[in-house]
Amino acid sequence: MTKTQVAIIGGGPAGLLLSHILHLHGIDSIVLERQTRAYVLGRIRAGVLEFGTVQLLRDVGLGARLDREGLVHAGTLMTWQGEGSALIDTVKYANRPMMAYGQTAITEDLYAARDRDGGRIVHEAVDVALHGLTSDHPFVTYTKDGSPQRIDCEFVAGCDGFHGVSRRSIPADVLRTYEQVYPFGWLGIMSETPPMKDLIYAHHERGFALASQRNPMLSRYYIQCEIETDPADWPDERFWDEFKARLPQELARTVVTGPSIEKSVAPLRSFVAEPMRHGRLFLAGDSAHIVPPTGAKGLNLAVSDVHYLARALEAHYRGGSDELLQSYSRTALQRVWGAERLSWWLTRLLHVFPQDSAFERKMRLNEFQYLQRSEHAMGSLSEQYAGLPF
Ligand code: RFL
Ligand code: PHB
Repeated sequence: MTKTQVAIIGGGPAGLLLSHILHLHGIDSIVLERQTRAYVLGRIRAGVLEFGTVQLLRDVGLGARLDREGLVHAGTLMTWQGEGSALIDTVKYANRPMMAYGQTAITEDLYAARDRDGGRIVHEAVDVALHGLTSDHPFVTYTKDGSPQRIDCEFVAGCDGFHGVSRRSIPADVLRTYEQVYPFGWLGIMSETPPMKDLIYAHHERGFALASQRNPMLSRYYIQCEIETDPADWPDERFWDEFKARLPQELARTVVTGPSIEKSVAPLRSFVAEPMRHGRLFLAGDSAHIVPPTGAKGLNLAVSDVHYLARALEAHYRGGSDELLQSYSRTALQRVWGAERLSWWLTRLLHVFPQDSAFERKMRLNEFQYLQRSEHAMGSLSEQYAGLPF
């Protein structure tokens, strides 16, 4: 039998960051991760960080590589077929730049910090189950290398993503869920080519396209695709042709193409589970909520959840009050719903919805033109895109 103060389920960015911050406050934790470390590090996902996320990572000692390698930019350029462009300018309207820095790099930085500080992370922990969550003595069981294990703890942090076990451990009559699934996905590629100058969200009758960046020789591109798309049907040539066809010509000409090093399809979903707490279980990150990637908010929300949760646990262990633990779910959800609304709204604005009527297409175009013309409209979008304060 092993003991710890906080058992953390899931070793993605949320779980690793929580264990790192708890360690800075002298609070012990164990991370249980279902996959191998190589698998976790091989997952290519988020790339755009809010200023608040960057600040937090710096504050907890994870800023060195990020400040060396991260690409700072003033926002994201939106282009619209035949209608020109509009810049979501987070510096002008919110005084906060964005940073392109891959989730893979953040995860590497977190592993390096946990290794250095002697953090306990169990990989390939299978059949994780949570027990006694509404008692004062919760515990977690799992199997490692075929043998059953048990960890006794004081709190459980559910950081195990959308398909994890933590949210499912909350009784159905306690949990409320809200969900919207979109009728398309994103086909993404990574290529070792210099990125385009700007981050670009492109609307076109052929579908949405996105140009993003990781470092001066690594770019990330996405195109809206049908949900059943098989990446094998998309040789690089076909991808580049389709991607460029969705951009204004003068920008398409600047795309530097090359062989892809990764290609995959992601579904788009909005999802929120309430409350984010049940007894001594606290959910954080994708285990509690999913946003479609159009606003680049998922990882940023995982970081803000962890910030609120770490702060609440720190107050508890310092012998202070449990007020922050009591209000955790409410505080985190306030920010979550804001990001849900932005991500849903941007997804609706920029994609082609197969069922839309001609009227709805006109409304979408007019919405874009309004953003081009109105400082108020663009100011509102930019403030939300930059990320509301923690
Ligand atoms: P993760 O990263 O899914 O990690 C959960 C971990 O839990 C493990 N696990 C279990 N462990 C033990 N027992 C079980 N039963 C378990 N079940 C699962 C998993 O193996 C995994 O290691 O969740 P976390 O930590 O909450 O982090 C969330 C982010 O990964 C996610 O929100 C972002 O990647 C979303 N996202 C983006 N977010 C941004 O902020 N900016 C972006 O630019 C951005 N771009 C994206 C994205 C997500 C994408 N995809 C593929 C969904 C772009 C894409 C294409
Ligand atoms: C990415 O770089 O992977 C990325 C950028 C912006 C988004 C989503 C993903 O909205």
